[in-house]
Amino acid sequence: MKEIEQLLTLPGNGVFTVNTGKEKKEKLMQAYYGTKDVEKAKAKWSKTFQKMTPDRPWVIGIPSDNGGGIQRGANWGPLVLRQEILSQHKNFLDLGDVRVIPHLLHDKYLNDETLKLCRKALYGKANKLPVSPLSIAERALHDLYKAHPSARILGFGGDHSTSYPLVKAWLESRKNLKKAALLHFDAHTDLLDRRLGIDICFGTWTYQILEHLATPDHVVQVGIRSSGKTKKYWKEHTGVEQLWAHEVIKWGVEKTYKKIRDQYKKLGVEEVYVSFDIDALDEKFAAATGTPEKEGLSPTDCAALLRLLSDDFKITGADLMEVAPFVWPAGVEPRDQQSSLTVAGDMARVLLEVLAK
Ligand SMILES: [Mn+2]
Repeated sequence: MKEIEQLLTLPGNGVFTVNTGKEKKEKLMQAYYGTKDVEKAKAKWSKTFQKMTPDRPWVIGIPSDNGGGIQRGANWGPLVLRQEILSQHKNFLDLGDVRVIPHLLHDKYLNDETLKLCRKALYGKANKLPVSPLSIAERALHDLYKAHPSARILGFGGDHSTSYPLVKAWLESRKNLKKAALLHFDAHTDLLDRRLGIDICFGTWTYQILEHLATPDHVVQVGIRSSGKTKKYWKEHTGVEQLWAHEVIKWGVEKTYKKIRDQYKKLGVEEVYVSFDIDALDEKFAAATGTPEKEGLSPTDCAALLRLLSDDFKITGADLMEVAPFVWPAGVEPRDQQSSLTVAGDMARVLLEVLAK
């Protein structure tokens, strides 16, 4: 069995269930493989790895919310995002989900005994494979880019810590780092160096990715509005460029885009990775997430920004994070909950569209 087939499982199956919750997965399995039987579906899924050509975008799910911590539930994001896009967009190759032990985050936080026991649980034997979701994702993505350097991969999270392995592996596979930039949509900066002592989580991942970029101002953040510190503080302390939500709303799409383009052109950037935290959108469009925020961006403006970006730069990696389908913040009506999932599906389709260009 190939390593990649041990690290991943079929689409939507990365959330571990035995009995409770398994009905959530059956509809997607039926749609993908025409069966609700996991073993039969797995046999069909494993054939995916015989037809891997980078002629269209690939999708990978990382259904872990263990790097979150205010309101979890983004572990169901990859499954529901696929359900939202499947009827209208089939032009992607789905590699499946990273296998997730929901109590783990990254292997560096584990002792030898736990590593041994978790390897036995996941792989059924002693080996050297990673066991925590971020570590498995990093290994899988590293292997994928090594074999297919021109792959364009869309990651579905998961809390935003799951962008860390996606972006890190993307950066490590680029030949010239100066030409590679990160465009990060978010209500929050995710620029803490540590959160309660933990260095890789939803509040820190962008800070921790900075050392892997050519320079910190290869990161442009769009939609920031919930921060204990000012824009000036973040610029001085991290070097990251930020366009806050109130500025984007005041400027409109074209002026905002010009600022992004000018920054990247100045640096000689040619290709961009887009990391999209759904809470960049205003809470009325994105209720189904752990930390919804008011006074945010509109899906139409974000889609327009992404399409303009794809005219001038190659978008070769992307992710959609923090969609928590079964999370209902106070005051959210069932109707608004479903419409926020429809909006998330729309954003996923826009990301696939610009990746395919
Ligand atoms: Mn985030």
